Amino acid sequence: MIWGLFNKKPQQGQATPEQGKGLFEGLRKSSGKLAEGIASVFSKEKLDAAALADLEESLIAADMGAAAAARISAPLAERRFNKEKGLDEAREALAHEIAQILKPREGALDLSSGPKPRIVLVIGVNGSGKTTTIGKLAKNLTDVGGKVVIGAADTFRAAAIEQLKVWADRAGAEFVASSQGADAAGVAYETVKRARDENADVALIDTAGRLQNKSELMAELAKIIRVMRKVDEDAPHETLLVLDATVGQNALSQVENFRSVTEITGLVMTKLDGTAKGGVLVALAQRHAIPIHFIGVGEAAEDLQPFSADTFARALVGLS
Ligand SMILES: Nc1nc2c(ncn2[C@@H]2O[C@H](COP(=O)(O)OP(=O)(O)O)[C@@H](O)[C@H]2O)c(=O)[nH]1
Ligand SMILES: [Mg+2]
Repeated sequence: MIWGLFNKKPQQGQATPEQGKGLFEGLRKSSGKLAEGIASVFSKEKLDAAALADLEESLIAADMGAAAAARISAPLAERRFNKEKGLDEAREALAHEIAQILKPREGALDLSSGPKPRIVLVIGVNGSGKTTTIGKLAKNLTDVGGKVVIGAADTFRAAAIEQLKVWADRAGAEFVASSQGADAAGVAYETVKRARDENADVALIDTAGRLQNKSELMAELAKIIRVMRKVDEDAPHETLLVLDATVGQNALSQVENFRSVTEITGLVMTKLDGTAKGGVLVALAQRHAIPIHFIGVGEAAEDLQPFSADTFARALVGLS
């Protein structure tokens, strides 16, 4: 279990998130939509060409993308399905094929090995869920005994700093911030320095996603990284890109954009509970060879779950 990072038991009443528990509920909108699409397809014993085409269409409508849809449906052409329990069988088969695509992207975020503090830079467009994800991560880490410093390097809005402070207090994490409009790189520098001075396990650094254009964003992130490296030449150890599932295929181009700006070590996909487009995670896995560390299925700390290919694939097709 990833939250076992610092080898302490979670305190009573703060159960570790059980993988797959909230996920089935969280993916209801997506699995419901997919179920509608596949019900008619699997009413036959064997999938003919027309049924296969329908299946691919349903998968594409669920935002999985054409490449993944073809990869998932092709092996099913060889299969025979029992008329009576065809749908359940089909769900199992679909989950299996989807999991094949997701498996290579599975990879726990390891913050417990390597030199301390582990420095985690969190990037993504405005509204994608960066601040919330940092808050959830901090809470889960402090619950298992991790010492966490949070840096509010999104200095655009006072409310954004305040929002992060609320999470830091809730988590019992140290909080480094400056005033609205202050230099973001300065805050990042202070955060890394504080984390090192205080022997913290992890530093989590929030950033702004609302920069005007790509060159501005590139310059800002480059400056943040350059300045952090004055304290720790290996910083950041992790750069997490946060993606909002409700934007669908747009999430794929966000990966491309940010990838051209800075190295990304892992992905977090949020708001999977708020969309029928949960299949976009499959498209993402098919397209980009970047580990998916976490998924968000709600606004509470326990709604940030380590990503598991099998569990996600099953929940997506409506299997618990
Ligand atoms: N339903 C749901 N809402 C989320 C999730 N993650 C973030 N949010 C909400 O999305 C909104 C934007 O999140 P925020 O962290 O402020 O985005 P930021 O601009 O990238 O920092 C907030 O209202 C969050 O509560 C999630 O997994 N599920
Ligand atoms: Mg924010």
